Amino acid sequence: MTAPDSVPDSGVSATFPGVAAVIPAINEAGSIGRVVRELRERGVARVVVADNGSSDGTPRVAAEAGAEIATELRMGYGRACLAGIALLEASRDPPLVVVFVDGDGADALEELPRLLEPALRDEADLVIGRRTDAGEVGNVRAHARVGSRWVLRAARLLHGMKAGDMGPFRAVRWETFQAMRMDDPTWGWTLQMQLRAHHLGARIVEVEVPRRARTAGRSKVSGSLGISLRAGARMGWTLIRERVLALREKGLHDRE
Ligand SMILES: Nc1nc2c(ncn2[C@@H]2O[C@H](COP(=O)(O)OP(=O)(O)OP(=O)(O)O)[C@@H](O)[C@H]2O)c(=O)[nH]1
Ligand SMILES: [Mg+2]
Repeated sequence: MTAPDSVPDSGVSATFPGVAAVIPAINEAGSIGRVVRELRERGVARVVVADNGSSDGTPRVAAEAGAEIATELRMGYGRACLAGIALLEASRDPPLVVVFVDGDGADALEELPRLLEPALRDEADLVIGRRTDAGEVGNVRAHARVGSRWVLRAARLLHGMKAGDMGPFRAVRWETFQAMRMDDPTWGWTLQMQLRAHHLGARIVEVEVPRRARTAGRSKVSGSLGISLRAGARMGWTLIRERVLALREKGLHDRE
């Protein structure tokens, strides 16, 4: 990991001084520079790219664009996100709000202010970018969408959680993030965050964002049916594990 206080000076004055972005990325050299620059230009104070051992120069491109780099050599989306968070935790001045953004350029960053505002105004603890098909471009895979619909249906049945999407583009207040004690190492990450927020009684808001395809490079998940099935299995495990943990928590609470 780089020194926590080595924030690169991009010469941009921050419009969102209390906001930090965390971008999990592996081999996204074709898109990461633009994603980082756009976040910096839109006024995000700190941009952390959590690199999972890219071999294509992703961390170098990201650092040149103004990102701080967190390195996590064990593979996994959740592990990378946690490495990015650890870098923020190590600094003297943690952010008020963290926004998670994918490194492939698929997230609609023009919607960033709408995503951040409810959290910054303290009207929401977790703001999820719910992807709508209105803005769909390119090859967003049907199996990924069908799979996520099933997972959301199961989340409603098992947890009573109503959610329209599990999109990666989301903003969370720092104190809520800390209370969630996130630990999913891989693809259960986004679902775990929503379930934990739900069970904590956090204020969850959804904001519509256009669904887009990646702008460069190769898909790491939904482009492969095999990996998508593994991601789906991980989400199934997350649904069950979080149910058990929530029941255990309730049992402890009731005994007090
Ligand atoms: N750090 C880390 N990042 C990952 C890993 N797998 C994927 N990513 C990143 O997570 C984000 C989402 O992966 P994508 O390949 O875009 O997955 P997807 O959105 O389902 O698939 P696309 O249709 O290609 O967009 C990207 O920024 C990837 O670089 C991983 O194991 N570790
Ligand atoms: Mg993607």
